[in-house]
Amino acid sequence: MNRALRALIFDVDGTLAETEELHRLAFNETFAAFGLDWTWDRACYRGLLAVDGGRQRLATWITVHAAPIAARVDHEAFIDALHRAKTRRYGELVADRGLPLRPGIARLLDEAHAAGLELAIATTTSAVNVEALLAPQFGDGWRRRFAAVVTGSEIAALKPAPDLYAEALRRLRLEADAALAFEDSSNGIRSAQAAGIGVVATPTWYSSARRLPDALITLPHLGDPGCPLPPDLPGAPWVDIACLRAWHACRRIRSRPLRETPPCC
Ligand code: XBP
Ligand code: MG
Repeated sequence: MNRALRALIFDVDGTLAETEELHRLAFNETFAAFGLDWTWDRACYRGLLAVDGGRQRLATWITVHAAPIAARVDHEAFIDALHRAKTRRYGELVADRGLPLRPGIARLLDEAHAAGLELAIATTTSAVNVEALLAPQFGDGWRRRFAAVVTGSEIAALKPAPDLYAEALRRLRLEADAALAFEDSSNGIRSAQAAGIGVVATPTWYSSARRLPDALITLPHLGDPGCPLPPDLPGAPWVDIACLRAWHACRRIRSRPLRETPPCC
């Protein structure tokens, strides 16, 4: 018997917003600023997302494609410097261009709050990147919406390890079966499931290069009045708290085939 649903835990990159294109641009502009002739096109970056965490992704790529850099004695410090510069550039790009939340996210956060559910974040990316995304959406008080915000630098192992979700549960003082997770990627779904949490999956083009593990439910997005889910999908026209409570209670797996293109609303 499941506990009642008490909390929703959200991934950030790909789940709250489709951030990966700006992460990719920030990497490429940083490479150019450092005088490096490296370019990650969309297809390449989609494949590289198999490695969670921007710094780890960069280090993995350098090992394979930039042997002279990997051989430098100071290569760890060099990768740190590159990644710090990339984080700065990403923040500037988000501020300059704006990054909309995915359909249904703002609505569901409000509905969850009104229903007395706790909200949390479990993300690989840094606190500064979460701030860059959420402060323009919700104002400087965005942090008060969330009972816990756990970021990659605070735990031992990134997704797909369970650490980020386990730490979120610890801070919420909840057992895994009192929460639902929202994820877009294979590593993210595996991470939440490894912590024992049921997952609502909303993949994007960037996060669906690999077959995703079966989640509790997989949808193209959460739906909204301005961007409803197709009528044949569970939760249509948009996922609300009643849907989430029902899916959480029955824990049934209702997988959908992956979409090859991002939802267009
Ligand atoms: C997605 C990621 C992130 C971003 C880059 O993680 O791996 O690393 O691509 O951000 P999640 P950083 O599964 O938590 O959505 O460069 O700040 O790591
Ligand atoms: Mg993600």
